[in-house]
Amino acid sequence: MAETIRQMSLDNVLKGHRSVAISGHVRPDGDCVGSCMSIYNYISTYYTDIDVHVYLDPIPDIYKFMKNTDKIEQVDGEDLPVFDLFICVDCHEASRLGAAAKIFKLAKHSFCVDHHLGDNWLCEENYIFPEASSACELVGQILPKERITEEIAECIYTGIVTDTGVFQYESTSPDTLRMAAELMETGIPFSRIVDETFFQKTYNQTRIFGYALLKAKLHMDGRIISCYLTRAELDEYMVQPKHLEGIAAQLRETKGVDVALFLYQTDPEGSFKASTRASADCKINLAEICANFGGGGHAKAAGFQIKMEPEKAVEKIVSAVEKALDRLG
Ligand SMILES: [Mn+2]
Repeated sequence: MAETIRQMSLDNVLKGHRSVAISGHVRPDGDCVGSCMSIYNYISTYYTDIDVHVYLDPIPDIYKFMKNTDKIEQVDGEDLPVFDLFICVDCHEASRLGAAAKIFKLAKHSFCVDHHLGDNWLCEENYIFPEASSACELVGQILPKERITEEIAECIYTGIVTDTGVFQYESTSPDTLRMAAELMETGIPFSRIVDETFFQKTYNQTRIFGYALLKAKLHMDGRIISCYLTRAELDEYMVQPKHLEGIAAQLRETKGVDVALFLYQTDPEGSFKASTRASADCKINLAEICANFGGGGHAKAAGFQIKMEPEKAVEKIVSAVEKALDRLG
């Protein structure tokens, strides 16, 4: 098997820069927080002369064990700082950056580490490999092994675990496992990280999880499964959109299902976030389908935002997926 040759080092990218801003996508997940914080912790440990800042939407509590997450800032006001370098992780389009796009626009230089599909690359310098398991795995590749401390390793490991479904999805490669092994050697509490960031649920999360699965419907003779949750249902179970992690993945595990579709209402005006997941054997490109709805992602996991009655939205997306599955035969 051909070895992936990826040559770039964060140390080289940082040369000559005195101030650095780091950011990732809106609604940050474990890979986004992990890749931002591993870079932040690397720079603050080894480059004490660089003024480094990290900007993200408020992050889920489960990721707050990572060092320096209390330093995360939100983009606020009009008088924004101009940075020498903007580092964009786990996304490569301005629209996915949310408010941090303003900081990006002002910055003198830019660098991106990402693993999403899509051609609209934003930054000057890019380290983008869609086949990689996670942005965190790519961050691990550009840091010198001997300088990855336990605190940095925890961040990277969390991102890999999040995006591979604990080393389950097809994007998991021998390189992923080799990196995980090296991270383990730094002494990280790997078992606790998996449990507390991936599997553990609050009581309310457990209940909405069960409720969502009960609501699921099959389409196309069982090849597609769908489920949607409205704002009223989230309120009833006292959960927020950020507490719905794992539902789409569980729907996908249904025997005979090629594609799972999960929608949840994100604002009172009736906008829904749609997440799609494909089974391991299905050759569909969900990133392409979701791009037609204004979103994107990966071939087997992609999403978009849609403002429509949920029943109608499900119908529309199911029909698009059905056409694509038909074309595959
Ligand atoms: Mn990711």
